[in-house]
Amino acid sequence: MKQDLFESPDFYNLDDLLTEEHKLIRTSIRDFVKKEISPYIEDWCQQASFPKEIVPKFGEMGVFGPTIPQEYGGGGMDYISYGLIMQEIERGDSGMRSTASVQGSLVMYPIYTFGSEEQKRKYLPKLASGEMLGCFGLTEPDYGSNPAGMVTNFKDMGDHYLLNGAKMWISNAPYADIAVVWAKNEEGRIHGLIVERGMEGFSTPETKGKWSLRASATGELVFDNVKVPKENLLPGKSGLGAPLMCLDSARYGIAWGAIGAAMDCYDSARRYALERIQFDKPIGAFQLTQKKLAEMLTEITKAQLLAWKLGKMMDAGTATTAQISMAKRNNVEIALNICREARQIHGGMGITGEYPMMRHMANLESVITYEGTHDIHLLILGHEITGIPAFK
Ligand code: TGC
Ligand code: FAD
Repeated sequence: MKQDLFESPDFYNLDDLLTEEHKLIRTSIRDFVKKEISPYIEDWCQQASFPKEIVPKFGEMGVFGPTIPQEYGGGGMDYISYGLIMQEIERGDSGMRSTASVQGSLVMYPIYTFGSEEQKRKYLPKLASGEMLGCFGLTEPDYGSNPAGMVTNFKDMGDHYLLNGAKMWISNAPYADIAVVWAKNEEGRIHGLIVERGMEGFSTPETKGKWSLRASATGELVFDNVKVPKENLLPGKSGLGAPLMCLDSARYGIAWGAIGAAMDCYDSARRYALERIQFDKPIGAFQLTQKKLAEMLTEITKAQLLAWKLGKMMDAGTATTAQISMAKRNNVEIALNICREARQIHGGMGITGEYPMMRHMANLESVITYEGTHDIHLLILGHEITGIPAFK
């Protein structure tokens, strides 16, 4: 019996496609998650508490902005490394991966890609080390899947901008030191602005009562005549394409992250199937249980292949939005299905916090919705196939 079919199934020997450095990165993040996240995650989730002490620890481990160049505090790594980091964090919990992917892909990435040299020097090293936490404000109460309709706006007041509006469902918001906010100017053109905690008229009320991503803090961003210095506008790109480029990077990370959650559930199910005796046999001896396990392993293997090839295309700079959508959509869906099947294998025990399935399953209900819903990704693929956008 192959031992690597347990914790981290590698049925197609995909490790052959990784470098020694990739494997080292994966091992170090896996060890970190086992020590700093897994023993506490159930309590954090039960208490709906965001462990803010994890932020500098993540910084120390280099999980923030792994692909950002080292001169700005990033890791200077490739996209496969980034993916492996997301996979290992999400094996621990999707909410913890959210914290990392927002900081890296949705805050550091736009500052690095569209920011001025001063903005890069001012913010990136502190974000990389975890001295600062950031959030990304695109979604609004009336504009989720359709961010182009956003109403948050800013006016040029001569020596500063005046920002008004509100964002909702923003990961990290209640604890964030800065927010990258997407808003329209007087001509209706979308721009990114860096808003700092402490600016008058800026507040970040927490969203309570979530049944999903309970260890991740979610909140609103409210702008009531906030004076934003002109040097806080991201000068490099305007239009909806700018936030959509950030989403390409974050959705890629999710495609890997979801595999981590799936592996954790599969691992638990396989162990339980071999230990739990019913009708004088391990339940893993029954064909129906074997079917579930075989299908889980098949879907994990297919998802690994999609993620790895997408990573190579990200490194080559050739990955398209539709290719990223396919991987995000597929991998989150299979992870959710695997959580449900693994929960069934655990019978009644599967609904308790002693096992990770219910937590992963509830988390993945957010993951299948944020960064573009499951159906929006299907429509992005439909657009690619037919050339006809069916969004509107
Ligand atoms: P559309 O007309 O297609 O495009 C508008 C402009 O953007 C350009 N563009 C891109 N540019 C760069 N990269 C991309 N990936 C791009 N995709 C499109 C496009 O060429 C066009 O440019 P221009 O110059 O012609 O203006 O836009 P649309 O309004 O029809 O919308 C398309 C749609 C529905 C696919 C898009 O709006 C979408 O993806 N909606 C989903 C929204 C979404 O994903 N929100 C996520 C919020 S952030 C989040 O959830 C974080 S969770 C974090 C966590 O905790 O992990
Ligand atoms: P809606 O857009 O109202 O969609 C509702 C339903 O209608 C969905 O099933 C959708 O697929 C469907 N639908 C919509 N339009 C179409 C169409 N044209 N055709 C067919 N079906 C359609 N946003 C941020 O900006 N930053 C964050 O950090 C962030 N973090 C989040 C954290 C959590 C926990 C959650 C739950 C969300 C977060 N989001 C964040 C917001 C997230 O991106 C949105 O929830 C998501 O884009 C969907 O928007 P919506 O919730 O308004 O749903």
